[in-house]
Amino acid sequence: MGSTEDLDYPQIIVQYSNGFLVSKVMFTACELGVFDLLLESGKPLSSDAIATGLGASTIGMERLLDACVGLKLLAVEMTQEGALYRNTEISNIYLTKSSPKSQYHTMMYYSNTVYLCWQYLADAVREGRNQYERAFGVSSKDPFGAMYRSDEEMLKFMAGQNSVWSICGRDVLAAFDLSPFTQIYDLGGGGGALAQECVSLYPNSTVTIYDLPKVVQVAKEQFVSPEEHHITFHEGDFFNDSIPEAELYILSKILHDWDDDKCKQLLAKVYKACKPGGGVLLVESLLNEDKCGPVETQLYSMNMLVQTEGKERTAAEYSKLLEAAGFGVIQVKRTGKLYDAVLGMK
Ligand code: ASE
Repeated sequence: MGSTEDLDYPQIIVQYSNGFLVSKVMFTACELGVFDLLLESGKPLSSDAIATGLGASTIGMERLLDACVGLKLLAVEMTQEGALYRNTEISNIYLTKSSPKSQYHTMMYYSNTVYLCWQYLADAVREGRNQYERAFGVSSKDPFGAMYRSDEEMLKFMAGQNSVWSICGRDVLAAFDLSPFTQIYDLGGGGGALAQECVSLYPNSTVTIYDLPKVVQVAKEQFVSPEEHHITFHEGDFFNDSIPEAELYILSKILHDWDDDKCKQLLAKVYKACKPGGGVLLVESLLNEDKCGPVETQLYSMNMLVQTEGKERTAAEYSKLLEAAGFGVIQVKRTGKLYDAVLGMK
């Protein structure tokens, strides 16, 4: 497309302004169970059958299904009985609840929590802080107190955070050979999906999920099977309680929740606890050094403004934080996917 065409008809502006409509169509089809019904049915269904099956109006459902076809989340074929809808391959794998690679819980967390916080993005930019007070009427002083304001919210967050590791977990754990480390702590390990990827990739390792008592309780009850003998738990608050000795500490999407002071405080504590020859693995979405991209990471950094006390950082910024805590020999691996890996050694 030439530059005059761009100025005559601003395709990019139209596309961006409609971006939230796109998100909401996908979230809503997930929430109503469109992809699950089509998977279970095993054959293409009419909009009437889908509306009836999901207890929705035909008028609304037909419109949602057609929009999903436009977005390539569904396919449609015209038959004598009318239009019949089916999932695309991508929808079957990523948007159904039961698929091993399901991103359903991410969709629900984005649609019902992240989306509401983004209503106050302008306030967040003006004030430079998260928007829990405006969005949910809870104090924004303690972001995880706010994010875990109810057991239900905590569960939705844990399920959402867990699902990304089915698509990025292997890459971040295979970025470095972690087989020399057998005793691993996943600090803020939540629902344990990354820990599970870790013990499956490194069968000689034991991973301890260190998280707040109520998170550990839910992880044990709902996310990690008691048969998983290579995963153990430790209840604590890594800012206020002690961190046990280990060979490797994984900090996955932890530092991006906090400002530089808090990050340095936490890393110094990890350094003290770490065995000599051990290390720390940061799993984060890395900004380019000039901060000009990737755009997903730039958007996530806006989300950190709205929801936490942190931001997304460059590899050099993470390296500086690690060095300030005492870690040396710092290696960076970009995976080309959402999350990257940084390893620092003691
Ligand atoms: C956090 C990660 C997330 C804290 C709050 C969060 C995510 C959403 N809300 O550590 C996952 C990343 N996605 C986005 C949009 O930032």
